[in-house]
Amino acid sequence: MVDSQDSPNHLSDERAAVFRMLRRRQFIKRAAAGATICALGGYYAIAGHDDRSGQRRPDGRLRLPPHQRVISAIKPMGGEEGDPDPRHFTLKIHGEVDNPMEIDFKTLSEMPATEQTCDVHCVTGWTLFDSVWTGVAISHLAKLAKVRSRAHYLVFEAAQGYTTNVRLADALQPNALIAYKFQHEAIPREHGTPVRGLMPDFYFYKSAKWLTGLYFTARDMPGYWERLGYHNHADPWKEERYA
Ligand SMILES: Nc1nc2c(c(=O)[nH]1)N[C@H]1C(S)=C(S)[C@@H](COP(=O)(O)O)O[C@H]1N2
Ligand SMILES: [Mo]
Repeated sequence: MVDSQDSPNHLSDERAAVFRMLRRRQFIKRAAAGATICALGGYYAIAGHDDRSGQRRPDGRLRLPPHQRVISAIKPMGGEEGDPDPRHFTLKIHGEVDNPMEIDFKTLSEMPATEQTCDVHCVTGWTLFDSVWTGVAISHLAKLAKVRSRAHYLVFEAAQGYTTNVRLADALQPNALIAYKFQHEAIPREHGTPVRGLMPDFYFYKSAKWLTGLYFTARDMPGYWERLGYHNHADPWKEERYA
């Protein structure tokens, strides 16, 4: 299952980015010890001068999570692509549900949609503010599929065996979507067309591209990157990057 994900390019690109991040962190630590960057105020210095960085979210947390820097356009981070044709798309909803379902693209796009502007945060250190996503709330699909009370986790299943796991309570938040549009257009191929998961309040590896299934489960099942050492929960404000 993991093998097809293990192509040298995919792993080396992602790992290279992680190493760059770690080197940057080391540099900042050293610089801070030398009191050069200190004066500029902690991570604001690396965040650049985006005015939104210091804003507060409705929940009181700073808009820019610690040690993230703002970029101006989403970056393709790789992965093994799935079939981009919406006519071939089905979303399988299974596991701890009383009403298992297979939903095609047309059905999904006719469901009540959420359009939201939100921020996304990559574990390698970039944050994109104010990206616009359209999709169906996972909570809506969970209701349709009659998720059982014993389900406590959700595994997003994607092309070529990619998986990522989240707590059900996190997946039922109103901003957790099954998304089919990015910036008002079909999601670009490298960003997961036709459909991807979107968990905006968690590092972006929780947002599975080229989505194929939602698997509800009583027991947690660490996903692809989680098994390779990325943090199981991935809260950017707690800097849950690596386990
Ligand atoms: N199917 C699939 N989804 C995936 C991945 C992947 O390799 N395969 N990579 C994850 C990681 S590590 C990140 S950082 C984000 C990157 O999304 P982007 O390429 O749209 O920026 O997608 C996540 N979703
Ligand atoms: Mo990533």
